[in-house]
Amino acid sequence: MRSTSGVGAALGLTSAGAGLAVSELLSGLLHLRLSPLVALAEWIIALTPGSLVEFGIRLLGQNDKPVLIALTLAGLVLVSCLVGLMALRSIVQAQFLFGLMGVALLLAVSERLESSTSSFAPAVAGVGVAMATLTLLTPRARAAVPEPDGEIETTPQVQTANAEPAATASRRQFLRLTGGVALGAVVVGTTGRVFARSRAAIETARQNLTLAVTSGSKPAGVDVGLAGIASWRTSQQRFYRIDTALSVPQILPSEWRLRVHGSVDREITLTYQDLLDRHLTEAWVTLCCVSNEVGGDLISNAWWSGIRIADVLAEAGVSADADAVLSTSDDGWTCGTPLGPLTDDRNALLAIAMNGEPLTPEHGFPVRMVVPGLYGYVSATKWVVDLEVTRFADFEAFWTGNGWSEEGPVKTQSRIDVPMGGTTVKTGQVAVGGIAWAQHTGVAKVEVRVDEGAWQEAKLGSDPTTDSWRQWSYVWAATTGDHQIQVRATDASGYTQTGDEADVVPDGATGWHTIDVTVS
Ligand SMILES: Nc1nc2c(c(=O)[nH]1)N[C@H]1C(S)=C(S)[C@@H](COP(=O)(O)O)O[C@H]1N2
Ligand SMILES: [Mo]
Repeated sequence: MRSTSGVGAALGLTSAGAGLAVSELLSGLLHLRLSPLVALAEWIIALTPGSLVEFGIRLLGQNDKPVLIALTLAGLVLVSCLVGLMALRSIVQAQFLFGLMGVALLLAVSERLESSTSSFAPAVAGVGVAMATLTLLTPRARAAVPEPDGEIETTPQVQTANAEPAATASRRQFLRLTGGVALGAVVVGTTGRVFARSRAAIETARQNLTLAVTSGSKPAGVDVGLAGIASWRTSQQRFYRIDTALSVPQILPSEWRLRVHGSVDREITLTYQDLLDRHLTEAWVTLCCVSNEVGGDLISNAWWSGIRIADVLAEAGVSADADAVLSTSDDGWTCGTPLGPLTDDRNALLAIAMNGEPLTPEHGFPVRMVVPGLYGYVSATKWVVDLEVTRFADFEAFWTGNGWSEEGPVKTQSRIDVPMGGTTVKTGQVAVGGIAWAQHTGVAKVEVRVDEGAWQEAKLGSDPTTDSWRQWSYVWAATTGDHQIQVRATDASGYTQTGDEADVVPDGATGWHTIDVTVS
């Protein structure tokens, strides 16, 4: 019996260990802020009532996080032993338990990390490797376990004097195998930690920055007070993320340089400190991706702090024949921005902070561009290191060489957030609401219509700036049955959103966001 549980535990622990090692390695290689294990630990903290967390911190002081990670690991060890024991009887049940662990890890990652496919890769690969190892090792583990009911001990075996019982030999073989896998896991996992350390160095440098920025208080009246609508401010974690960087660039502020050159009177190179020494400008700006479908969520709003690109360009002295700035990221990504929006009176920024904190690595730390009114692919270069003043005729940027339009002004759009399409609502007064945007032009009016009836004007949140989205709400007297709701915005230039549907390629989607709901 004792050896059976031993074999089971070894089986489960080795399989989980192999998975954990691979997930740590991938997290390190991808420079993720957290490995799935640490994300799980952080998620557990987030789910724990605040008073209990405070109590824990008081009790453990600065060690609260290592202790929590150790506890999470202990939990993992327990579950893994259980999985191993289960596998001796039923591999399907055991794999199911590993699958459940995988779901918990994925949930933790989605709660704690900024969303992108690479954030999920370590958890997916880890669980995959754990399951594969379990599948591979289980037959050998079963062979290593003595037959139940002491059959081996009581049944006389026909064997030569110095031959071992079959189970003992298999056990030795199994132990060698699990030992080998475990050793491999330690090597792989340790390698992952080494890579993760460079990420930790960036994080330390980031935390040690004290920037003279504010976190931007929410302007009066921007909320229409309807639950379920995109909140005025998007947190760093919820902020949509789009980039081609497989691994987030790791740049220490002390090593960052921005070269400004091309058709300029004098080339300049700026350090991070140079930015801190300059006049900071802060503003609410809504970023939007050109790939945002009608009704999509590739749009977010934050309070940005940075220095005005117009001032930097003025310092360099832009030649009269230039019409564009080609910006390059540390990861090699490029983008072409028309000179106009970079030099007029809008707050086109070299941003260093988002919502009062240094940029997160995922959103461009240490410095990125933010240009109100333009889609991200033509303006929002993250990890920016180079600005070349040039002409559109003389270059192709990353996306514009791929069938996307050279200029990318954000199209006036609106979205219904509540009720959610496809849901059932109660007959009577139904609150309908969402957001509308027309960056740097301003939203003047939002209208709603039901079942293609007359357009009805919605109530709007205040507009402290034209560069941010605006919330809207509308009270609908809903009658029983299936209904269609549509929204359209009119911007301050007098343009009303077209109902003609266009794809996101080449310069942004058009059409009215339309949802179906059932009223009963
Ligand atoms: N270096 C780099 N910067 C980039 C991109 C990229 O792929 N690489 N994508 C751009 C696109 S298409 C958009 S929509 C915005 C998104 O910024 P966010 O991830 O902070 O939301 O970043 C822009 N900046
Ligand atoms: Mo984008």
